[in-house]
Amino acid sequence: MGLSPYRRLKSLPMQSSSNFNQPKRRSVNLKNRLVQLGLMSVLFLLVAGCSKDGQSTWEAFGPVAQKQLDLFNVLLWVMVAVFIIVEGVLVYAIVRYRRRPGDAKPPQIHGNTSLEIILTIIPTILVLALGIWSVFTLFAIDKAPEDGPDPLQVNVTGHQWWFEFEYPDAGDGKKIITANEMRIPVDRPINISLESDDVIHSFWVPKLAGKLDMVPTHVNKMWFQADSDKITEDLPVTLYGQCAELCGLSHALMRFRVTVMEQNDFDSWVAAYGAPPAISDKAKAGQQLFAANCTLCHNIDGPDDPALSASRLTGFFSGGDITPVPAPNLTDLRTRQTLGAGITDLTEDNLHSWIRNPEDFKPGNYMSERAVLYQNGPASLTDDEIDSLIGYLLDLR
Ligand code: HEC
Ligand SMILES: [Cu+2]
Repeated sequence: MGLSPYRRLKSLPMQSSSNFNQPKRRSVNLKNRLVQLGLMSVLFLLVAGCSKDGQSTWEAFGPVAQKQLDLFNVLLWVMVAVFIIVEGVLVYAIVRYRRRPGDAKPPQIHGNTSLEIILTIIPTILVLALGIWSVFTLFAIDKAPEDGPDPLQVNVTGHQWWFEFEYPDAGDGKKIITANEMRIPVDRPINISLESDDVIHSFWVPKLAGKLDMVPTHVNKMWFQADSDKITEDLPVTLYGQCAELCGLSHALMRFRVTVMEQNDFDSWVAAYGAPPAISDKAKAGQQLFAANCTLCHNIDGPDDPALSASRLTGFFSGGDITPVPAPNLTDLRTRQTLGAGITDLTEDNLHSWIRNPEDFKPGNYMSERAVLYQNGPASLTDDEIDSLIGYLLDLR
């Protein structure tokens, strides 16, 4: 902030030269300092804006986040104490023993063995203790306890720029694939396998657990659980997550949500997923439009066909002409709160604008980038056609 390193270097010889004490130079320095201080305060306020309601790491809704928070608190407050003591002694020494006019040159000593031993032992003990605590925490949160309830498996795949959630067995052997909004039953461990289809992403729901990278061709595992006795509001409760690894143009628009619900509400969602369609006449026109323009990438009738998913993936990497890409499964779009990886509420108006031109929401997204429909900017569809598409997507099930 303020001076670039280069200007800092350049200004050094000036400071040590004879014009160091010139009043003008000093006032410029003071102004720079004030500007720096101002910017720091603004930054502080911005950071403080990450309130408890949003993605706070200061509030834990489950055992994993709680253990991490405990460790963080210990590290933080021990370090704050060390800082205050060391800086306190330093400031005291500077003020108390500063050179006063007429002072003689102080006696020159070299080293103080007992002081040096003490100042080596104290930090060593501290670092060891905190290190051991950290390692124990790592082991304590490594795996879900085996004597607890049956864990639910969720495979999460990161895509530029959205999240895919696959439940290999959401209940009664039923497989579910959905996007950007994850539903989990309360008080049950969730085993999570993380992978990426393209670049490195990072999976982070601060109130449930720390972040973990999503790496192509390598599965990373973690688990978390939402505890009913830690959640004060009524269920269902929505928690916020986001991609925490710079993953390209729309990285900042890659969010997701985790909705914590009672097991029986979760079961109803599972049962309703992919139920036979009841399509109105208006939606029938939408269904045809959808088949013609959208099914290259999107699935609407239950989990994706694995062969199709594989072909989409190779399409993504082959580049060149218009190719299919992995896209959010829209089977349960109607039951979601948001659109476009958590960037806007799912309303008819927003859905209309999204289908009209996703580029307005998400620069560089692979829907407008790859679909024939958007090769000349906004979709070549009439408002009526878009409305029937919406009718199909939202009333489908
Ligand atoms: C070339 C592949 C492709 C085609 C064709 C395509 N989409 Fe998409 N669509 C995507 C991708 C990729 C995303 C995710 C964009 C993002 O969030 O970065 C997406 C996102 C969406 C979303 C938001 C989903 C969510 O979970 O928030 C909707 C709704 C949608 N598309 C509808 C349509 C409709 C309707 C059509 C046909 C008119 C269509 N798409 C055609 C690739 C495609
Ligand atoms: Cu990402």
